[in-house]
Amino acid sequence: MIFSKFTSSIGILLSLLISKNVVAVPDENIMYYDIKNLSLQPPYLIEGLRNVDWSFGNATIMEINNYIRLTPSLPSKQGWLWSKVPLISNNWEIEFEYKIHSKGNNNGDGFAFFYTSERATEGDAFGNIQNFKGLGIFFDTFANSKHGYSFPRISAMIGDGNLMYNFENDGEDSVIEACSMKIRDQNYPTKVKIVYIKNTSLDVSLTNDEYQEYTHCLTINKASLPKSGYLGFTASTGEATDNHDIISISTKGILDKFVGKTGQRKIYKSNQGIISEEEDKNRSNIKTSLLVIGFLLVICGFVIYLLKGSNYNFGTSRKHRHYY
Ligand SMILES: [Ca+2]
Repeated sequence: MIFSKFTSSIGILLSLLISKNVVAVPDENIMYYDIKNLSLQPPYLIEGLRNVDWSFGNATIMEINNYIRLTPSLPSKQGWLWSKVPLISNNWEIEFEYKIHSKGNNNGDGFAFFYTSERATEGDAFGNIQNFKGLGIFFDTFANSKHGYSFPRISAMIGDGNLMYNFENDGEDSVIEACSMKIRDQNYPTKVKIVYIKNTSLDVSLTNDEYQEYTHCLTINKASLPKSGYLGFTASTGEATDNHDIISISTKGILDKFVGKTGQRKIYKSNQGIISEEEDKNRSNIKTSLLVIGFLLVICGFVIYLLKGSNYNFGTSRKHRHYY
């Protein structure tokens, strides 16, 4: 009876200790911080009709309170919007809103997002150079050649400065991951979320029109980008045309507080959010240690219980001997 009470108390104590430790390592280890000079909201032009953080050129215009139109819906246009300073965070999340639309039926070519070592150099990768160094994500609305998948197509490429984006086959030689999705002529602006965890993963997801829920598009595992990159948005039209509008950009750094404490830099996603690999090991070690301690306590308790029983009998026999 005493033994069963003892073991049940130990069990309760153990479960409390274990659950406490699970709660003690929540997602609070991850902290987001806004990077204002790499974000952009209307009004886009301030301080004497200029923007101190972003520059734009070629066919691009800013409608001060509404949109940045990378290209108008006119033939053979290119335009660009680039950050003036690079993003230098190890891990980051960029959300931007865009709208692609026009009244015509022959629509293209699309626009691209870049995180690259160089900036504002014009070329044939949706208005940027084809051999860029860093990340390019293409929102391609016009199939330049035949494929086994449908368009519009969202595709990602990581360039090393030599690899070329070939627009004639829609980047088929250089694209790593892609998905097909309806990305133009939506009722509401579309949001895109790009999350980069250094040397670990790059995820791209988009909202599905008015529901505003994110749908996963692509993931590049073990993605490795240059240490810093300028943020760029470029677009182009040919015979096919569209208005390519950027509406807002929000850039956040992702700071893993645990990184600083341990020097462990590798972090990844789990069902409970983004945690460090070291943290995950610690969680299992703590649980194992507690189970071992608990087991030893149960054994000790059992031994003490046996010894107590034995002492009682021994005392009785001594008493018996005394009187005997
Ligand atoms: Ca294309």
